[in-house]
Amino acid sequence: MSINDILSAKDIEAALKSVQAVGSFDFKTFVKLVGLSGKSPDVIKKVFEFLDRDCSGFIEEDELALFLQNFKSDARALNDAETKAFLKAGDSDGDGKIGVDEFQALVKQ
Ligand SMILES: [Ca+2]
Repeated sequence: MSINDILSAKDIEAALKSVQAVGSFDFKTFVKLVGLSGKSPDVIKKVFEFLDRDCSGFIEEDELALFLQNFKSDARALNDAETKAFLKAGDSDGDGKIGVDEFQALVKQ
């Protein structure tokens, strides 16, 4: 199973296109375009598991930087400022990583 079984290829393409320019990444816009914001908590949890590459139960900063590559392997990495902003938006308990509950809240924001 891959993220392509959950989200439509057309939506993924549109979402990735919107963040092509370095510095243009905005999580809220991206999840709307990619069709994730309307999904059920179960589906969002599955996507979280793809993002948590080392299966630690959290999305750490290095995994956040590679966020776009979960949708397409040749997508760009996020730059430092984008990664930090992403972490800041999602990390509500301030532990420096994003847990599944924080991710659910961030997607639904
Ligand atoms: Ca992890």
